[in-house]
Amino acid sequence: MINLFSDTQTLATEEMLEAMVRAEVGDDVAGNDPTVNRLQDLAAAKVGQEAALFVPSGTMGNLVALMAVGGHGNEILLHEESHVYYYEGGALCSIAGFTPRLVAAPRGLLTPEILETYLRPANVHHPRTTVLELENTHNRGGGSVTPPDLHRRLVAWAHAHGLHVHLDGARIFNAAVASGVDVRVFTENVDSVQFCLSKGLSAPVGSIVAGRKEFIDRARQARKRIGGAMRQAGHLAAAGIVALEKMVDRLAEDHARAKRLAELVAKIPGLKVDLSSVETNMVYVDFAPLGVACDTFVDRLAAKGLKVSLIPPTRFRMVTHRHISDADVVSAARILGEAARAGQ
Ligand code: TLP
Repeated sequence: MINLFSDTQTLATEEMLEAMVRAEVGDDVAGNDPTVNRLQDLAAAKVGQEAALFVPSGTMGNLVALMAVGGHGNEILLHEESHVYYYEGGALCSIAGFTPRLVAAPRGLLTPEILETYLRPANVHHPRTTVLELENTHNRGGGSVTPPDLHRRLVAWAHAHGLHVHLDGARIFNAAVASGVDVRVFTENVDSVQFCLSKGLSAPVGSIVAGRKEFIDRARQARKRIGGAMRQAGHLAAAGIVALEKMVDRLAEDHARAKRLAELVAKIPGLKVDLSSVETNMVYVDFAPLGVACDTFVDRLAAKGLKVSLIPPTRFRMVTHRHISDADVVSAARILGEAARAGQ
């Protein structure tokens, strides 16, 4: 099976597994697990923030950051298809207490000019807008990169309006590698950032939240409150250290393969892909011209050995990662061609 479902499907490397077995551990709830502390220090330094917190998932990372800001009665500005809004079970409202103000922007790319039209004057009728949430790369935006200049302008705009900037940087290393810049360009000027050690970086579990020390103390308490504080978590953190030290540069290979895959798919009649939108490791394909029911098409691909994720009603997403080779890209395109030619 060629598994292009997501980069969440990556398995730990041998080096990670060895590091996990050998890890020196303690009790992270008490803050004395040396390997967790080493990962947190390394992560904070990498992203140019004062402190960092290890959490089990990206979803929890975003949630504890938003809980630490405090949402009850307040409004958060975020893209209408942001992961935090779209895929996190409504936790930003039901747990963090925010009122979401959904912003429309092509390919997930917010701009200060667009945001300006959503900002409301202080008035007793309105919730107070306190947070701007950014996502880079933007998942439903096609893995799009908010470029460094636009990122800087967005943060400056938000700060000028007194907003906390939270960056969902689940794939921020993909954004940095694709832009040819150090990740700190995107992370050191925000108030909080979440990034994933799993996904493209291949760790089996875990994300990092980073920010000011006092903010991370609040996030740590939020993590405890929702049951995310772990005990001998150093075994997991050990894989995260390898992820950060060894797995970042190779993301460029995933990007090159996604581009190649998109080029091959673009030649298949009935499948539409916007080549200019393939900037990182994701390829979104529209199969509406085939007129095939969405489940039917994805099942047909699976029967031929290709796993993709369905984006209803007429799109699917393919994500390249460490287990996808050049040969897999060619085979995936061949399977897609056969499935498209099979008609309705
Ligand atoms: N994304 C997953 C699914 O949840 C859709 C995927 O396959 O792409 N932020 C962003 C931008 C994400 O893409 C994801 C996961 C998360 C946060 C949440 O991370 P986890 O899965 O670790 O909770």
